[in-house]
Amino acid sequence: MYMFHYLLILWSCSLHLFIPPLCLQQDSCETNMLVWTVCAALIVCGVLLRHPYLFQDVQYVLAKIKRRRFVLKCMQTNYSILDRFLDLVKTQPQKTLIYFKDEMFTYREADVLSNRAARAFLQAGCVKEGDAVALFLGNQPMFLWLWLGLLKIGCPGALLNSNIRSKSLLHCLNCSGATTLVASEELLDAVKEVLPHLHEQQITVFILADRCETAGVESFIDKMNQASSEPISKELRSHLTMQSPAAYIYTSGTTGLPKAAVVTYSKVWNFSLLLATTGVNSKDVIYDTLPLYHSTGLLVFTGAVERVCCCHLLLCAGIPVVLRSKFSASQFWDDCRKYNVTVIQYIGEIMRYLCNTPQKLSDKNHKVRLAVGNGIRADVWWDFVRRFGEIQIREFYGATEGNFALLNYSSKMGALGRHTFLHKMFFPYAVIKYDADKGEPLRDSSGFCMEVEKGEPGLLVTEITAKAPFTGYVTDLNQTEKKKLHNVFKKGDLYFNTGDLLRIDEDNFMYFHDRVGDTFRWKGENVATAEVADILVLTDCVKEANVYGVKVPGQEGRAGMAAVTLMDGLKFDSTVVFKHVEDFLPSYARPRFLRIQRSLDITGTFKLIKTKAVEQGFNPNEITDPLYFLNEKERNYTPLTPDVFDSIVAGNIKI
Ligand SMILES: *[C@@H]1O[C@H](CO)[C@@H](O)[C@H](O)[C@H]1NC(C)=O
Ligand SMILES: *[C@@H]1O[C@H](CO)[C@@H](O)[C@H](O)[C@H]1NC(C)=O
Ligand SMILES: *[C@@H]1O[C@H](CO)[C@@H](O)[C@H](O)[C@H]1NC(C)=O
Ligand SMILES: *[C@@H]1O[C@H](CO)[C@@H](O)[C@H](O)[C@H]1NC(C)=O
Ligand SMILES: *[C@@H]1O[C@H](CO)[C@@H](O)[C@H](O)[C@H]1NC(C)=O
Ligand SMILES: CC(=O)N[C@H]1CO[C@H](CO)[C@@H](O)[C@@H]1O
Repeated sequence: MYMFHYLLILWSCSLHLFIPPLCLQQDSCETNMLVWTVCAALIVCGVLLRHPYLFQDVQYVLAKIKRRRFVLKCMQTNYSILDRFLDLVKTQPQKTLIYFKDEMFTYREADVLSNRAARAFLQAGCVKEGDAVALFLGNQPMFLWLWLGLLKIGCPGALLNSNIRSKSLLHCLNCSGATTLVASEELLDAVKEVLPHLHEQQITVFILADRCETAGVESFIDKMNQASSEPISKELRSHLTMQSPAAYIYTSGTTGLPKAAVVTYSKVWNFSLLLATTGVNSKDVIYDTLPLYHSTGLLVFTGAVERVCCCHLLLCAGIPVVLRSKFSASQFWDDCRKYNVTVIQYIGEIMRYLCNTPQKLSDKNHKVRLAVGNGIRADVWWDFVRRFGEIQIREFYGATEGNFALLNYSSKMGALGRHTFLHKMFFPYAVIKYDADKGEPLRDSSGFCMEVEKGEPGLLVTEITAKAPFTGYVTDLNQTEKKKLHNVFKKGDLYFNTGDLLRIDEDNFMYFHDRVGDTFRWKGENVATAEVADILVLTDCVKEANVYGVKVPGQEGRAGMAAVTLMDGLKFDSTVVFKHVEDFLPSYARPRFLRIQRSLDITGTFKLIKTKAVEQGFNPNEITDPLYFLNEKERNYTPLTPDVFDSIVAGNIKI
């Protein structure tokens, strides 16, 4: 029985080694003796041990090696995602690139529009080769035209989260080093709010409109329409290498305010190819409702991961994408039917929302065959497949700034991937013991980290090497340094701290457990606890704040909760705090629960202790401190009584 599998392995080995990888042309791939020897040895071992997953394990590692070879080829020839796009424009100009609402854009149109955008930037005279330009807009095709336009003139785009406002907006803009900001018309108010600061820092501000009345803000669309659509000279990007940044994508990392992670051209390839190995092919149509400013695709497991823009995928493989400005559970399947969607991208929340919609007769009437994403819970997984039919689910793991990824390639519900000797040999990583209170890895008497036992959660760390580099954050060397772990297993080694706790079961399947440190995930967004705390203490009555996430039954991720102390002699003013939180924080970051304490729990090193508070959650039967919840109807923080608690747990009050 297994013989058949081993023959398949042999066959796939030869395929992987001899067939030129994906998009590159003729190329003589030299045989890699090491891989061959390992394959042969494994096949023999497999036959002897009757290892049930060996076939998939080997196939997966080989696919990864193949991907690596492809990227290396691209790196040697400086073949970038933009070159790939331009090649596709030549070979399939009439193929659809994007469906958006009732519009459709072909490769040719995308090329023309991005040429115009590029020229508009050049003619405005504010951008020169290498300058970052901040893009502040929601999901719409213009997002891609601007980004492609920037790539054509050799500039990275800083992809701002369209939910951020005021202080966070300024911070994110500042840490990208961008001197130009382009915002959509809907976000004009958010821009106006910080306009004096923008002018102070001499930032040129464009709005995506035909004209603009606001002083100090220029219109962009008219400039684009007037610009020529002739191709942009390659000279303008001659300085680019695979190590140049293509985009800055914001992540909360594990501490503090959002940081701009550098996504280099080589990283863009690495991400795109990860998706390519999920089995998506050029006959597919992808449905994307996730924000483009996140590195989507590598979705969001209850806090695990940032996402890779689906645009990488569509550019790389020439697959049409149905783009939506916002996810809508009620429209989801109608859209899938309307556009003949075959692949959907998800995050855990999306799958849960879909399962929570009322059942319909048409539930199984669609062409979707594959769901690619991150963060689905085993129970939802089960529900989803039962209700919407035989859809393959490919769950994967990876972080925007990380140097490592996992893919569930075996049919095991809930698993992220597999822990195998082979995988570890080629892509070194470890799951190590972690002290949640101190917020750092546990070390033994000689100062080295220890791997966890099977079944026990531990911190995932991945070795930083030339092949798996960590590109760090823009203009923030301290934060970059903080993500690195030195002397993990021997003196002088260097690992990337993913900030994610994983668990490995008896059969070597890896599962996501939780996210450590100072972020949690809510409504698919990372919330940085320090940022929320900084905002809370700006109100008159709050003295100190300790922010963390708590589990709410039936919801993905964690809801924000703040334990606060009050200024001496002042009362808690629930309306003022509500107004303040509403003004300064995006909806997903607003603390849903407040707990008023006399003093905050602090460690010997003055770090706030969160573990105990997190465990107690928001249950008034267990906590004697005054508790409040964010009441959007009454626009204040309302006392959280045991009755209210029961309603929240039962799902009658929406949090
Ligand atoms: C992408 O993958 C290639 C091949 O494994 C590697 O050499 C390169 O450093 C990677 N780039 C990044 C930014 O991770
Ligand atoms: C790729 O770019 C690098 C850096 O500019 C350059 O040294 C190298 O020669 C280029 N390779 C090719 C094949 O153009
Ligand atoms: C932006 O950065 C500069 C220095 O790099 C600093 O002086 C300025 O205060 C920062 N502005 C904001 C709003 O953080
Ligand atoms: C979807 O498929 C049907 C039948 O195959 C076809 O008539 C229709 O035009 C397709 N829709 C789109 C948007 O491609
Ligand atoms: C980095 O850390 C050092 C030492 O902790 C500090 O002096 C410096 O100001 C920090 N730099 C930035 C940019 O935060
Ligand atoms: C790539 C792959 O094999 N993915 C699998 C992940 O797990 C689900 C759950 O059963 C399978 O259906 C997928 O095929």
